[in-house]
Amino acid sequence: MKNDFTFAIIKPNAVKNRYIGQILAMINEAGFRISAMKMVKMTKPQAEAFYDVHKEKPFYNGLVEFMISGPIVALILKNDNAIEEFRTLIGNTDPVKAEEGTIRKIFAASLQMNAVHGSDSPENATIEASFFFSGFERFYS
Ligand code: 3AN
Repeated sequence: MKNDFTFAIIKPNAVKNRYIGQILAMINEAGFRISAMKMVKMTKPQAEAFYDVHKEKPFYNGLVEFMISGPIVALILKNDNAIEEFRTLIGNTDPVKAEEGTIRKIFAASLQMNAVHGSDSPENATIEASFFFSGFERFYS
């Protein structure tokens, strides 16, 4: 499957701290095109459904509460090899382990409040993008 897009979220801590502009600038400078973008506040059932794959994990409830604590920015991002490129740009899940210059190293507050989400596979990118956007809301597709 050709992987030319990924799905991303700017998480509540980054929105609250007014980092949206700086994070979008880093995304554009890294060569991504914004194919879809919206700011929303997820409901609890939506966040639970979005993170369903993690429902058995000890951090699940805290993660859901955090993700509904404020608005988020949902994005579909286009680029060659988008998933891998974006995960390189954001860095390790844990900001302590994230490489210098990555989005998480710069903007994450903690492992939970790690500023951004990026899909980990083409299958999940498709599922996650469809969760937030209809076909009519996507450009450069
Ligand atoms: P990633 O977003 O890097 O793919 P996942 O999919 O393993 O990481 O985890 C999803 C989200 O769950 C992370 N972005 C982070 O906010 C949170 N998370 C993951 N592991 C932990 C943990 N050990 N403690 C608290 N939150 C965690």
